[in-house]
Amino acid sequence: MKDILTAKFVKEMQSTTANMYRLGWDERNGGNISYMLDEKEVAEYLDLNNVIRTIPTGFDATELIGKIFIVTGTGKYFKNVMDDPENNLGIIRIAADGTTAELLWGYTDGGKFTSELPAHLMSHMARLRVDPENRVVMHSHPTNTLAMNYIHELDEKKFTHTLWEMCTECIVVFPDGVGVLPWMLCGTNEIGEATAKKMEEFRLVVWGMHGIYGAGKTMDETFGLIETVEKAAQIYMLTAHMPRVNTIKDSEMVELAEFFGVKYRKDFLNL
Ligand code: 2HA
Ligand code: ZN
Repeated sequence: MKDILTAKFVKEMQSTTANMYRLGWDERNGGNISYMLDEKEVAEYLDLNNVIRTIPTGFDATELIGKIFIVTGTGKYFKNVMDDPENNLGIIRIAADGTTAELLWGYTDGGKFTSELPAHLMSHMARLRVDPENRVVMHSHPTNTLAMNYIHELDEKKFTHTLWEMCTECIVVFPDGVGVLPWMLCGTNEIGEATAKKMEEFRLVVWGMHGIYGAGKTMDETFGLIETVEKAAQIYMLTAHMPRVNTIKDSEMVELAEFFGVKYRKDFLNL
């Protein structure tokens, strides 16, 4: 059996959490990532019959029975994943009852998966229905995105439109726009269900005055989505208090979307 610390998926979790920490997006225990793994690949590193312990999830994930995820731990700091992946991460499989997680590796101090597991697994289910290749769900507290939540209307058309105006590439990177939820209590099945509902049409969902969720096929794609929103929000925060002299016009956004051949939310433009 190969050493799991050499596995690409562990290294990706380490480098991504380290990048997010260094960008200042994930203070203390802020943020969480779940990454659906290929069973055959995991079997190169772990005996899949060896369940270390079982942990109830508190919700039904029948659609994900048998699926394996690497997930950041509750209360754990992104800052520490690089140096101690085995304690700060865990590999879980959804058991046959759909409501129990079987721990296959990690959480060595007796810990468990992120408190946001409902939002993660429900989002995986929603995204897999529209994109069978979806693998990653990522939550973070990017500074400018969060700042923008306090001074911009939390309306998904207006929020998306403002972001699209801030960088030429935005409409190409997230043509499907950004879903927006009002402030809600986090760590609950309710916010999980609301997030998953948005994930049926968006790969990005803002949690009002809290942070953002992203979903994608790869770690890079998902990180890149959040990174692009955060960059646009940064430009917004750098300019919102000053007179706007220039902007990217809606007709120019149409030009961009058509040139790059992306299917965009026409109803989010004012044509
Ligand atoms: O787990 O970010 O939303 C820490 C969080 C909760
Ligand atoms: Zn959070």
